[in-house]
Amino acid sequence: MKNNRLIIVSYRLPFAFETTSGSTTLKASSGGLVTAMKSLDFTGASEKPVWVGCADFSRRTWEKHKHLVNEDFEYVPVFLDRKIQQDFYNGFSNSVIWPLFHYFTTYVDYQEKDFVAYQKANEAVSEAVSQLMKPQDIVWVHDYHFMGLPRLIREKKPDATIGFFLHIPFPSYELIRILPQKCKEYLLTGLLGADLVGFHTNDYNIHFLQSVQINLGVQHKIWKINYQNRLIQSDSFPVGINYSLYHDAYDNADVVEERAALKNAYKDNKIIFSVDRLDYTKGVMQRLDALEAFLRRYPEWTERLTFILVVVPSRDEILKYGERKVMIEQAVGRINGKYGTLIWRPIVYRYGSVPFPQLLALYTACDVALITPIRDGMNLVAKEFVAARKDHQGVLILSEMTGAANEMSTALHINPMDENEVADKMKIALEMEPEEQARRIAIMQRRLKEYDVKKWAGSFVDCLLNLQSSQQTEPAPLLKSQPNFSLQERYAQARSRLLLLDYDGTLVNYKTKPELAAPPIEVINVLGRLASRRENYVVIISGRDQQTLDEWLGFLPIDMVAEHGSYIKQQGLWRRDILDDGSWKQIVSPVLIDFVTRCPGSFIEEKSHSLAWHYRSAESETGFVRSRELITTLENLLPYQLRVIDGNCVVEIKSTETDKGKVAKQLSLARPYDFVLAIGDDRTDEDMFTALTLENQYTVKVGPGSTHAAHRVENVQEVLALLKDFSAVNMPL
Ligand code: GDG
Repeated sequence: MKNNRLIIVSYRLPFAFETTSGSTTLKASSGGLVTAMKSLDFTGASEKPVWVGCADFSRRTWEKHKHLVNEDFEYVPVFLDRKIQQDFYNGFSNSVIWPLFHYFTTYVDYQEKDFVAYQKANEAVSEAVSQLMKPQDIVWVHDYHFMGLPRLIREKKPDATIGFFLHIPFPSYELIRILPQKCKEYLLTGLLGADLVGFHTNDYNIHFLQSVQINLGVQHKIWKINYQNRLIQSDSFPVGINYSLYHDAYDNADVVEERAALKNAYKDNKIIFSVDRLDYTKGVMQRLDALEAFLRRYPEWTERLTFILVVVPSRDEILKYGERKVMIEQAVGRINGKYGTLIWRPIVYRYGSVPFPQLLALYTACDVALITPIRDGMNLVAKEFVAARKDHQGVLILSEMTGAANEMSTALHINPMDENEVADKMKIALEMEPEEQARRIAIMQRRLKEYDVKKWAGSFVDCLLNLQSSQQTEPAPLLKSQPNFSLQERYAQARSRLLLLDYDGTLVNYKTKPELAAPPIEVINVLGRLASRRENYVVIISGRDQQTLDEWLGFLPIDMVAEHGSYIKQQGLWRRDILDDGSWKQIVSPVLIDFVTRCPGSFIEEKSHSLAWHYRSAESETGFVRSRELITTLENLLPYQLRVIDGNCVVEIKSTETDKGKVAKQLSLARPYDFVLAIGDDRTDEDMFTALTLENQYTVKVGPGSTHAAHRVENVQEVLALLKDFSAVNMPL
């Protein structure tokens, strides 16, 4: 990142001003994002990274106290009008996107004015960002508050390099459908302004791609979207934590002291612990129901356990949050009243945040961490708890509805809605042998240590920089505007030629109904003349089916390829062609490797025409769950046609696919042609263009749009004019 300055955009800046008895101090935040951004390697960079965010202080306070902020970053606060800030944050961000994206549809409170404020806030921030941008900068936008931002920045700075990361789930397209049309278009096209869109999990990524396809009609290919002449990649980057910070804190003097105090206070009891922001998504009520079920089902645990429940205030101006606080407090009171004794309360409840040493003491003193969100993008508490257990003790009970559940393979997974299941898992956790606890913690720690926050931020930025270098910004030049290059001349000089011609959009214009696009006589004539030359081999290479091609062109002395390469007609006979050059393995292997790390005990077997992911030696429940997930993921690697065989503890993948590129390559290698030409207009023709890159291989894209072709013509008429020029060439020179 030496020559690139990083501009981070997040809702909050990573600090707050606190004024007590007239004196103002600065409180630095220590959240995951701050740690991640600080862990990036800026050595050698000529300029400081910049952090842009909404100010929760006045301009006056900023001017007076900005000298207090640390100097690692240059900070740019954006001052929004109070009302806009309120409607943008509490309104559209937290009363529409947040509940909807966490599947709480009935909590969605859509108000037109809030959406207007959301757009205004995004506009104001895009203005601030684009004003400070320089050519080599890369912009990394964070989270659901700024989903419109990538497009707004792109409109002002078309060549910008922009990444976006969503920290919350991206829900199924069915949920996105609930939004008013203008909102979903705003959010989805907003994200498509980025070069790279990142999510915590594969599922969220797939949901995003499906939403783009269904709502905007924009297709994707292997997680790449071709939109408005740009290539946008979307992928999963599960956020990690600062592993050593949490792991090493075990021996920190304050933590040791706090832990001793806790152990002493609850010495006869096992401790179950949880901490979350006050949010309906975190499943605190379900957790309390499960505790009650546990106390009811297992009365022998009376006076033998303490559940320490820490709830951190959050978004208290929103009604749903205030209501939740009342509900939690009533439930705590009721359970303590019902199951407590004169000398014991089952729940110790704290409403307020705890300082870091105390949090770490709780992580390391407890016997069980009970984490039960109904939905959670990732959940860092689960990861921090595991990392903190330097003693390799403690059991993690984790909701399968968290992104973290994907990686925390040896946690006890639960469905938070099933109070009896949670109660039973609590019993298993409380009675688990120390050796088994250690085994489970060690497996999860390996993953957390390897894929920590530094790796997360680094791999996102690396991916973004790679995309920047491969992003094609220069459109291929028009043939007619290349005075020093004549395709007709190259054609005339050649003695053996292969002409690969797409049909629709290349030889004939698109019609409202596909069956109306029969070839006009002009096309038949020119193809006939070209094919009559001994030195020409003419192949129509189309997505159409065999019957149509036969009916329309079968009488000409040409060969044909149907269904994008699946069928080929040579010497008058159609045959099915599956060309497996194994290139699909490069796409599938990283997916399988990811599943191997997430499912300890599983492994990959490579065979000549298939890849197999075996999970027989993995924990049976985890292996099975992961195998379902893998199958869904593979099905979404469209349009790669993969045959996925769901075997006995093995998922095997074979390619059934071929594409125009593979056929074009095979045909071009069949004879030593000295002139190969491929002409086409759409995405499937890009496979031909990337396959034909030798000096005597010429590729021509018809119409506008980004392409891998070397040349371009404007329309079908220009293609026909070119082919007529060819057919007018009499003899090879
Ligand atoms: C969003 C997504 C995703 C909490 N209480 C105290 C305290 N914390 C710290 C924890 C942890 C963080 O706050 C909470 O992170 P989570 O991931 O659990 O949840 P969200 O705030 O909802 O975060 C989430 C995350 O973004 C990152 O992408 O994982 O899914 O919703 O770091 O340690 N820290 C201290 N005292 C507390 O009382 N010191």
